[in-house]
Amino acid sequence: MKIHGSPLSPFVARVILACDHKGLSYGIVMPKGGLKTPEFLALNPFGKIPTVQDGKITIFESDVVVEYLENKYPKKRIIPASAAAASKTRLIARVSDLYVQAPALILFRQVSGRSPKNKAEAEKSIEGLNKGLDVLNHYIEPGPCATGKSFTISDCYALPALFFVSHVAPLFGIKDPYKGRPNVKKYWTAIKKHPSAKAQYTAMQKTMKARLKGL
Ligand SMILES: N[C@@H](CCC(=O)N[C@@H](CS)C(=O)NCC(=O)O)C(=O)O
Repeated sequence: MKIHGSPLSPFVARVILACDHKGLSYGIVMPKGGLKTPEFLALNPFGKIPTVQDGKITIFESDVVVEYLENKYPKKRIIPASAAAASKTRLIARVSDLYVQAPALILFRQVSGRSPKNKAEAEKSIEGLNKGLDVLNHYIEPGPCATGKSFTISDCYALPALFFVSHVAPLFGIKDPYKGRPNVKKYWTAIKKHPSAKAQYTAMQKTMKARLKGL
């Protein structure tokens, strides 16, 4: 399997985490010449990562890729069989995606120079992030995984989201974004060391360090 992308992308990270948990072999490549070359646009017309080639199949959009992996490689499932448990794993994933990662990425884009500094936008994002973290704290388990013992799709989404929160919040004066959110705090401490997550966490950490150093 070929994953077009960078390990620092939180969208790519979801796919890598699912692959690592399932024990799949893959290679990660950054598209030569950038994301908007005719060759890469032929694979993904939006020119975004992750884009995955698995044999003859090419797919993109992290949600779709993760769902594909679960169906194609059902060993070590990341979505539980029961409707209730499956909806809980998806809920934690969705909260992480839309209400935690999204505002954290707006802040990251401002500090990394990808978008101009904008105080009003930053304040609105911090307000949204606080709400997202409160809701996440309500639903997430304190570890080792987001729904308790088993690694699920929730972890594929929550880990990258919290990774960005942890790095970006202090740059906006929030020393400990998990203060008063004990479940998130304990979860974050535990998931980084989980056998299915450790390698990807380390790769993100290494790439982020290099990225922030270059600013
Ligand atoms: N909805 C997409 C979002 C993917 C995405 O935005 N990836 C970023 C990297 S973090 C990207 O490729 N950006 C380049 C661009 O939008 O031109 C997914 O879930 O896969």
